[in-house]
Amino acid sequence: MNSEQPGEQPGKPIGRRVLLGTLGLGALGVVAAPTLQRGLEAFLGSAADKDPTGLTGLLPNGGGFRYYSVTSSVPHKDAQNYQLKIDGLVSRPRTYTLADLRALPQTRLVKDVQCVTGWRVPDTPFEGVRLSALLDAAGVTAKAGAVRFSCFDGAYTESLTLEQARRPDVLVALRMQDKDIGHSHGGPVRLYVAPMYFYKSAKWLSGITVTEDVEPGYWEDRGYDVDAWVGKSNGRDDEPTS
Ligand SMILES: Nc1nc2c(c(=O)[nH]1)N[C@H]1C(S)=C(S)[C@@H](COP(=O)(O)O)O[C@H]1N2
Ligand SMILES: [Mo]
Repeated sequence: MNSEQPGEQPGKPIGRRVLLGTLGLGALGVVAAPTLQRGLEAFLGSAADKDPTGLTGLLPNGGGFRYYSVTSSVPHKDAQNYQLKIDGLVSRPRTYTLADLRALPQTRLVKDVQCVTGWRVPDTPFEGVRLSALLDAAGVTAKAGAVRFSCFDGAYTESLTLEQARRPDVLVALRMQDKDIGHSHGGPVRLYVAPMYFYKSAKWLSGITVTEDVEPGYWEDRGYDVDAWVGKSNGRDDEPTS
């Protein structure tokens, strides 16, 4: 089930193969050898950023990451219009701007990133606000047992148990690779769940809803494990990341 491609059924969000097609690179995307594929994905990442200099896209700076989205396009958000809403089973629901999040204490972690499809990127810095701090500020009520995450791509969701969400290595990340997170990596704000497969690290984060029970996320509805510990789930034996 480790495809991360929902296929081309009508009514389903598009998969990566279709995304490549929409960019006019379909054939290349499908047949490219792994090394070429890496270059292509670095290019796609920077193309999605619409880099105005047109220069960085030519540099081999993709850093090993693949660009993933389950939708064909995602609105761009920045300090002017980004909002993160925390609601559900909390006594103090709140909407944060990017400036609000930047004003809170920041935590920087440097760990490997592991995708469930097999690729791994070593020693990647992530920096942001501990999710536990936002939950404490919101005042989680007694009935609460889990957290659901939503995204402004309008399709992707994720979830954690409250215990997992309160781990110190789970961040609402504003920076990745020591830069503000660009659009293609889920900026301006993505979730970062260090000990779990990278599908937990929801890009374009827009909502944190405290719930009673875990509601399986986008890929979990399509077969991935809900408890996504690196090396102890999804039938894989990767080295743990955190
Ligand atoms: N909103 C959203 N978040 C997402 C995904 C996605 O398709 N949409 N893909 C997930 C998967 S499977 C991976 S491996 C990583 C990829 O992050 P990257 O595009 O920054 O490399 O994002 C995760 N978060
Ligand atoms: Mo992934």
